[in-house]
Amino acid sequence: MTRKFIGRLSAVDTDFDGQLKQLLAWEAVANKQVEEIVAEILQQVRNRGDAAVIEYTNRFDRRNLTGAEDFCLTPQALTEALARIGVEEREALEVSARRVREYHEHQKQGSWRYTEADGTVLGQQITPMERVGIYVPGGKASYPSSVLMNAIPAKVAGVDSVAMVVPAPEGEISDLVLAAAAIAEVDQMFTIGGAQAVAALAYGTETIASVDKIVGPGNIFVASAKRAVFGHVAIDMIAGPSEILVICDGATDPDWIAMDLLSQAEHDEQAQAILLCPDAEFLDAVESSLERQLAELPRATIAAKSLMDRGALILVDSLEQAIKISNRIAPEHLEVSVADPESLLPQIRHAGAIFLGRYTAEALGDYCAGPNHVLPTSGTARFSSPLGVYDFQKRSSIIYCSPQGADQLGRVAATLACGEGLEAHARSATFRIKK
Ligand code: HSO
Ligand code: ZN
Repeated sequence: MTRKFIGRLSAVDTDFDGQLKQLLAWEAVANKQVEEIVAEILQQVRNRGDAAVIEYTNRFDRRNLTGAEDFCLTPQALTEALARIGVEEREALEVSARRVREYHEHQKQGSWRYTEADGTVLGQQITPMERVGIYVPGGKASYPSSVLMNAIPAKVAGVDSVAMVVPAPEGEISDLVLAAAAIAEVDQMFTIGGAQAVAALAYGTETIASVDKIVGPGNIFVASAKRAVFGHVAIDMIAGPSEILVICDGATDPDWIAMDLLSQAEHDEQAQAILLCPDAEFLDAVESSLERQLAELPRATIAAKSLMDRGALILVDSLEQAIKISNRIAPEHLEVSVADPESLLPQIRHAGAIFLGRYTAEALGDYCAGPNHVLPTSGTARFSSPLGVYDFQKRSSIIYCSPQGADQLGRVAATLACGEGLEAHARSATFRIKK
């Protein structure tokens, strides 16, 4: 693969498969040392509750907490932050929240049941989780949009209580994050982070009630803690770096496509931006546009490293071939910037979110289109879906047997139970058979 500041590949090269594999290779560093540190933190918080949370928070976030009240934020603090932010920002957060809420309302699963001829009723009852915890990273990756994307689906599902944790290094915390929490109607907010916050949510402390599920991205300590508490509580996913894959027919403004690629590259040095196009001249135009526009970005260093290490402009022989390659990659975000995107849609099998047409910038999905921006990364779109209302709903099976139903099913159950050598099962079923 040739590389100046972004990889250039051709899908007709004989060794394209190998090059693609190399391009996609990404291992979340499973770090033994981190796992050991995290295990100790989890144990300490589990045994000593708030005291351990306070000690770790003072040490890692350079705080001077003296009691649990120092890491609890009142609802008033949230509404004050809402009043402090700019009118335009507040309106944008509100528009985004409204659209995200509306979209997610469509995802609500309903209970269902059916009745058989003998009066037996079978069904499925949907109930929301009771308590959910949302982890919001601190510092530069502290995204108010992610507060909305994580909290609103839980609220739409009907979760009784949504608790949010966000680290506040040296006591600093973003007003926009607090304002987003207010708009999303987060119920409790704690200014703690790291593995100690995950432990507090999972096991509970004197101040923080334990939750049923923990969602939200975090650094390697947070990811490792989420992995470790999984089973005790549910978790959403272990998110990898952001990815964008653009399929373009070569007729969109190359500056637009270049900026779409840069929009994900600027997230993270490990982020991945890939363009597939059947027009070599268009790839050249995007390449020069990338070079030119990159230089003007505040996060140019991060984006440049992402493009250099993990980016690629790939020449394909047709849009159909582009779709095949895209399905192999199973990208988090897929932009289909072509004249008739709907005609390609049925062939798209694996992608977290699909953006159709020349005007649908992926960034719109990140902030305000309505669908969730928490999406499967690193090829996991093969088997998983965007974060949604269904992630906060559970299903219980419902069974009601009429006397006739108990008679019929009792005979079947008794036969199978005898076959399994489980006599009490057989008798329990037989008791209900009409004599
Ligand atoms: N593209 C990111 C989400 C995000 N973008 C937040 C901007 N802010 C991961 O899908
Ligand atoms: Zn983004």
